[in-house]
Amino acid sequence: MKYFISLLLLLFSTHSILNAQKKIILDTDPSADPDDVGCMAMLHNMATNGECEILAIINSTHYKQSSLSISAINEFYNRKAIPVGDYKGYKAKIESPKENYDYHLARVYPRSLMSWIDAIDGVSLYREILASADDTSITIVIIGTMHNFYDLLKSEGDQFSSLNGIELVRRKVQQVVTMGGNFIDGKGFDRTNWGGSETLCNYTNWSCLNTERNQMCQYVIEHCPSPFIASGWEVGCGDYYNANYGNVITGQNLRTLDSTHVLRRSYEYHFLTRGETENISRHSNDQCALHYAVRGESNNYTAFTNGKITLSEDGACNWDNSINMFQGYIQKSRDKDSIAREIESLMMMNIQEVNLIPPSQPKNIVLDRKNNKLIWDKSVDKSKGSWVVGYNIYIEDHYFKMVYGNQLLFDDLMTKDTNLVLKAVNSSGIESEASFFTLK
Ligand SMILES: [Ca+2]
Repeated sequence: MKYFISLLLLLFSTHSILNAQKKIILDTDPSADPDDVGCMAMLHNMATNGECEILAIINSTHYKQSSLSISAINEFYNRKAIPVGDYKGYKAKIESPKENYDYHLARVYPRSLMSWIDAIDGVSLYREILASADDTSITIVIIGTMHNFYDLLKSEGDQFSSLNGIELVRRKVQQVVTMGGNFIDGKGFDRTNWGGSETLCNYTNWSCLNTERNQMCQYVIEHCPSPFIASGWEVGCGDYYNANYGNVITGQNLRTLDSTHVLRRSYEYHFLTRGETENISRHSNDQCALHYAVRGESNNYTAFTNGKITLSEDGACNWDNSINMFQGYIQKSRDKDSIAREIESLMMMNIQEVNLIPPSQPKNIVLDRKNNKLIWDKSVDKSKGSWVVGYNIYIEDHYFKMVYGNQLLFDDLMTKDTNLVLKAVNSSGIESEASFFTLK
């Protein structure tokens, strides 16, 4: 009997671990390299599997079409209600060049984000989602530059939360996984998102130092209060001095997908002006970072954690395990082709249909006069592959706006006796039954 009860307990605990869905905010730079689309395809398919929820996807490039391409991809995967953020700190946004797939996706595919101007400010979106999240519940995956996350860490308390960026991340974020750096044997020179390296200019013409990115990343590494894991360039791509690390090549079967499939087309657009016609496969830098973020080491990676990362002014990465700043890096723990097969199968899965089952309606709406806002109990969506992304707010029967947490800050529009309607929204954009509240 005792054995039977232990077995039952074990089964239950295993079950709850299997059901522990990661709540992902993806920070990406869809533009020149389609591994970001490979990563988003994989993210949507892992969400369909019930392995994760996608709380937001945020762009870090200065291209007008990048955020639009994210919206097109979400729409293609029948999840048009996922909020799309954009980095608003650039002096100006520019047109994406025709060599970039985001230029084409924005032109060709339907999307609910009509203009890049309407994309939500990335830092504000981070703050709104984190403010309403359960403690240590969020996994942030950064597969672009650090622009949004750097500004988040530097942000002050605001209407969403009185906590500054560092305290908000400390409380709400379980882990940050970032594609960047280079850590063969714990050290190497960055070639990508962390600013590249002057030293590597001797070898290639595309990894020269970007001082701004280098400095942002140094700040992030020094100040990120949550566990911070790097999936370095050598994990998904390769390394010029160590052939064993080699490229994790995915995309070889993309041409078996429908000719209008957004994933296949992104890779084809990428090669349109680059001379390739037959082979449209690529390295999998961004996919490896996400793969680890959602599935952990599994049998694919070894994580070297509980140390301290430093990034020099020349892009040299170093990991020191004598000081525990909860920072580390991953390396492949099995052959690259096996990892590639697993990633590619996750990229290629069938698309989930729109989930027409509405989430539960918002309950227990109360007025928080002290903080000048309405708060309510979070709605739930029990359908596999679907979740609550936010709440549509209506004022006197007119659509007002969507909020991405269970709080609504007061606005000039709301005077005494204003009638409000709240509806929870699932990732496909399906609304719950209405809940009503009248401001007294
Ligand atoms: Ca990327």
